[in-house]
Amino acid sequence: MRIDVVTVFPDYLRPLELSLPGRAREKGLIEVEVHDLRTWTHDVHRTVDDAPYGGGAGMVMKPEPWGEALDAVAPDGATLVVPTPAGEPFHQRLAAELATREQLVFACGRYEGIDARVAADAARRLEVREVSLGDYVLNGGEVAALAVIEAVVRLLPGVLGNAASLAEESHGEDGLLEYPVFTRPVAWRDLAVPDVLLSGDHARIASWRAEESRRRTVARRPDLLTADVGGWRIEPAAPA
Ligand code: 6GU
Repeated sequence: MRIDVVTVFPDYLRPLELSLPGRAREKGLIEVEVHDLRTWTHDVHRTVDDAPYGGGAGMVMKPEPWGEALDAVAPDGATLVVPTPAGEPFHQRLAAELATREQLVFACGRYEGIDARVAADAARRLEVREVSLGDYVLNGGEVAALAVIEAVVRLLPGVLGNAASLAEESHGEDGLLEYPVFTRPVAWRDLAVPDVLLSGDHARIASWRAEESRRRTVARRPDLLTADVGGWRIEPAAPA
């Protein structure tokens, strides 16, 4: 997979050199390039923003640098990901879908967003996905792009050491939150590891974990029990 990120703050993407994406790069599983949007400005001030038509607070990113940038870095058929709080919710199913793409290009906006014609123009030759991480506001798309890239890259074959860990985690195949986990020592401060986990009875352990997953999901994310996530969940929700 090839990943390009266009931003006015290339340094914000430095974490891509570390940890999981960094190791995937070293293994040759992904190719990543970060581009400074100002490369595609032509005035001495390297202007990327302007006042919004119709008035209102803040500044809007101008279409021309973005158009030139995307012409330069996104070949026809690539997938353009635009992080924005006005996007479709990003979730594990979308991460899995993006993990099938050959090339992802991230357009990280700042200020009050990017002139809407940029996405409209790009959609004529690219798959465009405007995505939101959740119902809160970040200053720009960079942190969201990092999150999306990490969620996608860890799904690529050969990136994770242990593929089995993908199956059981929160938001995995059953659409429930993960059960609580424990390791040694068996007693720590005044807290013990649940006996069932020491029993060696794999069937009992599996049903305890399933029950804990459901209990957690009911308490923290009841929306997941009824959510239509487009077939991501395999079994229908049982009543709590
Ligand atoms: Cl994807 N971008 C920005 N700027 N803010 C957000 C977000 C994205 N998701 C939640 N808040």
